[in-house]
Amino acid sequence: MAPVTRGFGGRQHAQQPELPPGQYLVEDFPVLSAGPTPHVPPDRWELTVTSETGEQLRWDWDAFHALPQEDVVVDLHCVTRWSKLGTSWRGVSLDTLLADVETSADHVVAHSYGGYTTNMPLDELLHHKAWVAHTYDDEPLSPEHGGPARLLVPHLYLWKSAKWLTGLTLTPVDEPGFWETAGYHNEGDPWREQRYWGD
Ligand SMILES: Nc1nc2c(c(=O)[nH]1)N[C@H]1C(S)=C(S)[C@@H](COP(=O)(O)O)O[C@H]1N2
Ligand SMILES: [Mo]
Repeated sequence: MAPVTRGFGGRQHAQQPELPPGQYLVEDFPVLSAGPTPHVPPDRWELTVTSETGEQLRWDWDAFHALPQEDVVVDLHCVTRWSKLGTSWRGVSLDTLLADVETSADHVVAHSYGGYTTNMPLDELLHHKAWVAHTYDDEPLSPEHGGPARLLVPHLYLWKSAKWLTGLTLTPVDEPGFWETAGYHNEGDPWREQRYWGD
């Protein structure tokens, strides 16, 4: 009798080394938004980085595209337990965006069109771990997935990847964002399964 192969093609992928604990694989790309989808025309889009002293860098769509662009392939892990492996993006590294920022602040709050916020240590955005992405799978990023541009911080749960990004604020004191004040974990590392406050 042939041995039974378990977990192949099903949802039990606990053995798969690329999946953090408690996650299952999806092939589609679910949309998770806490409110309505803002529609921001690229010619009205802007991105600002504001330091703790109020000093501000600002890019419009053309200036943002004039920055060095990077293609990245990354795995996404949502706190609602789906993971999508090998997603392709194009955007600007946070190392590039923050290169000329003078700061002694250790924390960042990302601000989105529509009011969503999320926080993280500045160090989590540096060292080629985070991007502001405008292209997904060789197509302009769709509004429901955060277009014109979203933050992409794939090593943290996906709620940290703010869609419709418009601002990054550097702060000396950590300021929990939308989901972090609603009970999600402040750090959100999928490999340590930091889903909820107290995990
Ligand atoms: N501005 C904004 N960004 C957001 C959200 C949101 O509601 N608003 N949802 C977050 C959550 S909880 C998740 S899981 C991901 C979902 O991204 P997706 O819709 O592209 O899958 O976006 C994150 N970024
Ligand atoms: Mo989420």
